[in-house]
This record gives sequence, structure tokens and C-alpha cells, in this order.
Amino acid sequence: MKILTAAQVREYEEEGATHPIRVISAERARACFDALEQGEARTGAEFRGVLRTKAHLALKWVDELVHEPAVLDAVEDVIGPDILLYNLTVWIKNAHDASYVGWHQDATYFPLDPAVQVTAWIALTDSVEENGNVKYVPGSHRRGQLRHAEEHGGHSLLSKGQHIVEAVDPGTVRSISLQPGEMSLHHTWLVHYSEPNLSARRRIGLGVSYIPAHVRCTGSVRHTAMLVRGQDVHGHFDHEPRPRFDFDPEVAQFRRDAIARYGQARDEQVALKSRLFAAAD
Ligand SMILES: O=C(O)CCC(=O)C(=O)O
Repeated sequence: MKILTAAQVREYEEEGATHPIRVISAERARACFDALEQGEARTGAEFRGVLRTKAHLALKWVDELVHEPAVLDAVEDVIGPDILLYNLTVWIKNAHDASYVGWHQDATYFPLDPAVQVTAWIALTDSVEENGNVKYVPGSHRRGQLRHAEEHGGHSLLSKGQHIVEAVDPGTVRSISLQPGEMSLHHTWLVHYSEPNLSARRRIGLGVSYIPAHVRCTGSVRHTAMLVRGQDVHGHFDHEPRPRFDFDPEVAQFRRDAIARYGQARDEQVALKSRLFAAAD
């Protein structure tokens, strides 16, 4: 084990999540938060788009965070030493923000085979009950893919407002409380969600999706991913280059193309799953 205890690895395997894991100092988390706010101040609403998908290809501080040895050590402890970064979303809830994330499983969006993927959620601010932290149903990852439905026009932060159809028993729900610089890990099939931010402060975390290099992309579109540790002898993905500095022009075109391919594959996957759910009726 590189950084997790045997008990944490067992918790991840049996319950589908483990937390909290200290990966950077509170001061470094604050510096990342400040860099994010400076970017917002400079480029306004446009910056939200940058943060929404694959910000590690645009911003140096994000690139450095996803390569942080403590982050990768924890990820290695659950998926092994050859690691690709598959996708990244910065999850932002502003103060008094009605945005929420419905009950879902990350695998619903990912055309990956086998479905081995871990989401590392790295907190830049605190993330607790009051400001809309992530909550989950322990052990739900063992149930495989559950039926989701779409919902449009609400405040969901998910692209298609997807949510699990069956009701979740509130008595089974566990909360992930994190301080700035701490991280949680959750399994691709873990049933999880988050409520609106009722507090007067922002809640911000990076959801970084890592996969082992042997995983294949099953969609019709060839995907991109960044090799962040170890080797990739499988060649299932086009490798993403690291930016040398913010908005590196040599990476910008690659990022646009990577996001387009990711979006196409995600939509294809959601449509496929919808057909499978309908066929099961
Ligand atoms: O940050 C949130 O509220 C939701 C995060 C999430 O769904 C994820 O990281 O998979």
C-alpha cells in the first residue's frame, strides 16, 4: 500500500468509497482556490466552461494537482500502478446556490470496459452538510448499473439532469465531510448525490476520473486520456499532452478536440443505456 491503510482499501472495496484522505495542505488548497477565483475575475462566465471539462489541459495548477504524488498514491492503491486520467470536472456550488446533483452512478456516462474507474474528489474548500457535500449509499457499487432517467430544466449540475429512478432509503445514506486539501475516492458504480448549498460560502472540489491503462473505451469514438503514472502498453486511448503554462496554445486545439470526442462518447453512452433501460421494461 502506498498511502491508504489496509482498512481504507477494504472500505473502498466493500462500501465503494473511502474518505477523508489528506493529499495537499490547506494552504495549497487555498492557493488553488485563489487561482480559480482570479481566473473567474479575468475571464468571467467563459471560465466556467474551462472548469466544466478537462481543465487539466488548460490550467497549470490543475495539471499539477492531478499529478500530485499523494493523489496518485491513493489512486494506485485502489486501481494499480498504470494510471490514465480519463476526465475532470470542477464542481462549483456558489453561496446560496440551488444547484444539486441527483442520485447517480458515474459509470452511466462512461463507455468503459471493464467498468473500473475511480473518482478522486479533491476539496479546495470545505465540503460539509451545510454547503452541499457529496453523499452516498455504502455498498451500492455492488449492484451494478441502475436505471437512470433524464430531467431537463432544473438546477441539476449533471449535463442531462440524470438521476436514478428508484427511491433511496434516507436511513442508508452516508455523508462525505472534507476539509480543504482532503480527498475522497468513490467507485464508478457508487450511488451518490449532493444537495444545494445553503451556506454563505462557496463549495468547490475537483472530480478527477482515473482508470487503469488496461480499460478499453467501448464507444464508436476513440477517446483521449492523460497518462499520469506508470506505463500504457495497451494503446486504447490517444494520450493528452501536458500544458506548459495556462492556456498553452500547443494544447488548446487538442483540448477542444478531446472535449468534443468526450461529449460525443458520453451522449452515445447515455443513449445506449436509455435504450437498455427501456428494453428491460
Ligand atoms: O460535487 C458534487 O456535488 C457531485 C460530484 C459527483 O457527482 C462526482 O464527482 O461524481
